[in-house]
Amino acid sequence: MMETPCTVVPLAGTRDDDFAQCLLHGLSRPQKEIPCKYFYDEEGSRLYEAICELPEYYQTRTETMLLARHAPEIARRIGPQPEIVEFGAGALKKVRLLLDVVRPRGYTPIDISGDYLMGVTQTLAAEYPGLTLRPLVADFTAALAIPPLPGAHARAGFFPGGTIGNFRPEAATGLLRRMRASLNGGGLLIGVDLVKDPARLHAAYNDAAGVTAAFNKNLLARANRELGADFVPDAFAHYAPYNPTARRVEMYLVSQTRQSVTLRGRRFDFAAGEAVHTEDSHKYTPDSFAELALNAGWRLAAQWRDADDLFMLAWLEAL
Ligand code: AVJ
Repeated sequence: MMETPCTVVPLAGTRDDDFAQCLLHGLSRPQKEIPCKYFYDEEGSRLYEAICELPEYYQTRTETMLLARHAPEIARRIGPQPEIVEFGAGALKKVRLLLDVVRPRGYTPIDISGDYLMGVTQTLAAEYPGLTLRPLVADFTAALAIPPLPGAHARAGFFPGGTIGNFRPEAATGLLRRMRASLNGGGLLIGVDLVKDPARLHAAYNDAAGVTAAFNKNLLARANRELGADFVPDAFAHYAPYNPTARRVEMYLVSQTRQSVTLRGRRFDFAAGEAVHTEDSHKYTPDSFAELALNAGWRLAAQWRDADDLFMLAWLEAL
């Protein structure tokens, strides 16, 4: 049953958090915040795709190039007849670069959005008729007990996109530890954005066309659409500085004036210049990432970087 392509299987005990509850909670804190996982509704996902095409945003292009260039060596590391498990699979674009070369026995994309996952899996199934697909609806940050896939040898995790950067180091360690447990001894291929010239980082999160600003403000527009809030998104400014001591880009929405917003019958006041924290994007050096991985029970067994050291694909093996 679980091998039937396009049967989207919800993993027990996982449920998407409630946007309303998180927003009410986050806006009640002394330092107002909105968790970055809420960026990705339909409009936000579309805006993120547009970010990936921006001249200033090097991450997606670089990672795609690294995957294509090193797929044969990655395939050797992974071994024959594996099951690939992708955490937060999204549009299933990058995995295509692996499928032809790795030739896995099965592919298990995990995503929180069941309808979306169903659609993209169906498309993939048509392109790869021999591949066993096992889409799982789950929050990839949870401890996941993924049942074994009959016929597959090793399991390999795939966590591209630099998404690990959205987690504080302690949370990132916990996440990598849980992934290690759900991969049953298999390795993890992970994309990591690297520490670099602050000006380059700044440009990547403050693009000239204003797409990242629109992506940030979409959180407020989404609250209006889904929850009937009355934010005026343009009454907030996109602000995304690189913090070089914490080695992360910090993203904020800064209230341009003194204003108040009503959400589910509750009023929230914003002082002029008050900031809502919306995202952190942590950057690593190969060494600082190896240390993070080590704390989570992983050995950095191989790494591939571009000539400018913008981005790293890392292959982790369980200790
Ligand atoms: C999807 C988390 C990798 O941190 O670069 C892009 C999200 N935020 N521009 C990143 C993002 C602003 C992105 N990740």
